[in-house]
Amino acid sequence: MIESNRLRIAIQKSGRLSKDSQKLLKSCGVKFNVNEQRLIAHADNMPIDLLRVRDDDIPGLVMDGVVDLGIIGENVLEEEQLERQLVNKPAECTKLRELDFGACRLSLAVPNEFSYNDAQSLEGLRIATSYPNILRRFMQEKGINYRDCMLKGSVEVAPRAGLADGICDLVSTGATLEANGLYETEVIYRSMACIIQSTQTQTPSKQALIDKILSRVNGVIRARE
Ligand code: PRT
Ligand code: ZN
Repeated sequence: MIESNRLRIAIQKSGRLSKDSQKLLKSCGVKFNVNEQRLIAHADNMPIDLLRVRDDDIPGLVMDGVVDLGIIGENVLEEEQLERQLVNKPAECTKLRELDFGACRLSLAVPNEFSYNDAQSLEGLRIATSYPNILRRFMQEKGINYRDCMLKGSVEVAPRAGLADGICDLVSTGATLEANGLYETEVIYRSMACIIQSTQTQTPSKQALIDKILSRVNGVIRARE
């Protein structure tokens, strides 16, 4: 991507974080209109471009210095960092702050009929997840061997479909687990949305704009508490 004097901020295009991310930036005084068909939205009143992408792409865009800032779930950030460390890709970025939306937890869950004592109950079993690296770290810390079942979606139906014995998936209310005859046994990671910055050199004017945005984010969140 060509270098730009405008600050680039990556946000989720459509999904659970997109409305709150846009609302936060608007509350910080960034004026923009989103055209659903367009990848980029230019701010009218500040040198800022918003990149609207899949949430999974946001940490990498920040770590590679393609964009300056990103708004992303800590769960996705953590998973991407662990993945990149494995394959020796740049995995650094600065977490500027946690935000006040996107709360969820990454949890282990098993079918209602499964008798679970502790994580050791999963020894040798197959676990479906979209978060293989966070799961591996947890299981290694506990010294438990398990088998992978990598699914990008429909994780909660894997046990019923006979693909896995248990799952490791995001939970907020727990309604999805319940609807699929599963119960939560262990929280392995707690997550909120957060704002991250690239570690690659910023121009002083971009850094000044980042500082201004961050101070406004702090004010907006304080006022909402
Ligand atoms: O298309 P794109 O790749 O951008 O989006 P996505 O489908 O990968 O992500 P999306 O929009 O579903 O979620 C974006 C982020 O929102 C996640 O990475 C989390 O940081 C955060 N978040 C907060 C959640 C949830 N709560 C959540 N409940 N993400 C997903 N869920 C799902 C969960 O996977 C499960 O299927 O909701 C279901 C469980 O919800 P409950 O309320 O029934 O427990
Ligand atoms: Zn995604």
